[in-house]
Amino acid sequence: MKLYHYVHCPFCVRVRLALGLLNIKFESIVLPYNDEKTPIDLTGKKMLPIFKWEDATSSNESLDIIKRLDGDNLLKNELVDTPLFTEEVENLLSRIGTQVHSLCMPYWMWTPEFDKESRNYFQTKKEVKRGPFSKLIQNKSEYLEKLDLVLKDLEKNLSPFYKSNEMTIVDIAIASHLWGMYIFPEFQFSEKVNTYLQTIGDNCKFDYHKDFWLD
Ligand SMILES: N[C@@H](CCC(=O)N[C@@H](CS)C(=O)NCC(=O)O)C(=O)O
Repeated sequence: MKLYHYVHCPFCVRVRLALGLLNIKFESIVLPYNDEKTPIDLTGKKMLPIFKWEDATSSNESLDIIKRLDGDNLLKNELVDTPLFTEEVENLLSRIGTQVHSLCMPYWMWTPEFDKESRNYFQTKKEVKRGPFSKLIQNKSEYLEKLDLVLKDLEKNLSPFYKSNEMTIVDIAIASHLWGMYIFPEFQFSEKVNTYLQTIGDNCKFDYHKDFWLD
């Protein structure tokens, strides 16, 4: 089985976390961000993660992939169809995503998953939606303040997992959206949020940049 992913992509991180938790062996393929052909050939769309199953079919929705991988439903995947996820968690993810993407994109593009061509492709594509990366860096205090408010809301609901004493698909989704902040210069999560993320990372045997920095 093969996972096609981008290291920085939170939806791809979801699947990597689940694969680690479930001890499932897979081939990891980090695609260059400017490779349009591979994902389009596999699923008709340039969107990752893509999971290629043993029967050679492919899926490209992170939550569907995890549900199918998690046959014993350790992550309580039914939660994704409840208002807890569709309203509350999706709202939290959207607030996290807006800030984390604006803060991290200018830094992600200098991590080893990018080369010159893929970096230029990424910056050009992302600047259409978010404006120049130089402006994002100038405005970082605003994004950090907003992120702080979201993290305070998150913290209130950790017991120690999100409104639960067991780790579920909700925690995989939240941790994946926040993980990229570990590379943001001088940023520190509060002790509680850091412990939350690291516990999830440990449970899932997760190594963010394993594909490049450890081998
Ligand atoms: N609903 C999809 C969303 C996946 C997604 O948005 N992936 C982004 C990367 S974070 C992507 O591949 N976008 C195409 C691109 O950036 O060119 C999922 O949950 O898997």
